[in-house]
Amino acid sequence: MTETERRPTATWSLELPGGRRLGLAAGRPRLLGVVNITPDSFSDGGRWLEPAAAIEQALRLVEEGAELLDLGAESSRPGGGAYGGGAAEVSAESELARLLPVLEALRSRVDVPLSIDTRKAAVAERCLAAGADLINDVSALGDPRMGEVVAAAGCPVVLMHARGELATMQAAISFHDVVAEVAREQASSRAAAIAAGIRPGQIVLDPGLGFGKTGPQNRRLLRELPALAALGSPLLVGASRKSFLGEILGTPPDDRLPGSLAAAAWAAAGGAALLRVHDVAETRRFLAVWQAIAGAEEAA
Ligand code: HH2
Repeated sequence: MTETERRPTATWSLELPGGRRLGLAAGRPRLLGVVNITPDSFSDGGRWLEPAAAIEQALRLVEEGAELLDLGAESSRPGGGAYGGGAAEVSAESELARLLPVLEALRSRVDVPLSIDTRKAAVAERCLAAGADLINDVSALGDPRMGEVVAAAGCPVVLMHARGELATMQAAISFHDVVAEVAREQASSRAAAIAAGIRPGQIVLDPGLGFGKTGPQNRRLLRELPALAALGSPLLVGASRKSFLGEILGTPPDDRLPGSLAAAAWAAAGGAALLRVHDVAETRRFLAVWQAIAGAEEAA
């Protein structure tokens, strides 16, 4: 089998509000730049809490090559284990007070799709009304009204895998076969979303690296990503700067770039269609070379 035959080739065209489309291809990931408008995110908490700083950071990421932005106002850092005490709970009002000024300013200044990283239906609903394009839900429709809100907007949604509550999930990690179980649970999240009225073609899946998983489990999920790609939906992978990289490197979150890039290469090879990253410029340049090598025989 040649490298070209071995590389994943599925493509999708997601429908964004307002009739725009987002084309995705397995193994040619688009970069989703992370903008955390939070005081306590694990790698950049507090840096972009002021709206002006968050807007400036978002514009910088677009300049660097982000093809989408992911705006989050509640840290989803799991509690227990490697993550320490976990993130603080944030009310819907506080989340909206952080998100809306940034979302509204960006809506009129950039063209890239704007994703909202939230677990709350009320936050998703208000942000979609203010011009957000898609919802990134780390609880995979944990809020009983989220499916209805997303279905009514007709927008794409990311369903991330996680087990249990954020505050305790790292403390009780138990899988017999992490890849088979994550695949099964992602398939059932997908089925629940479809039952809630979300169109199958609007669903993005995500193995939820770092959420209730050990280092070896995170690494196995990355290595065996094609098992999740087989579910048929585009895959988003968020490995950037995470603890399972720090465990190997022995460095703090803002000094894990080589690990984030190694993970990006595995994600791309495994068929990821979207990568959620903090270091956009570096990842974009890294993938440009990686992809040029991966596709080299096509030009021969
Ligand atoms: N990881 C984080 C947050 N949101 N969303 C998806 N779909 N996939 C992920 O892997 C994912 C995510 C955690 O990273 P970060 O936003 O940098 O930190 P925090 O949650 O502490 O704000």
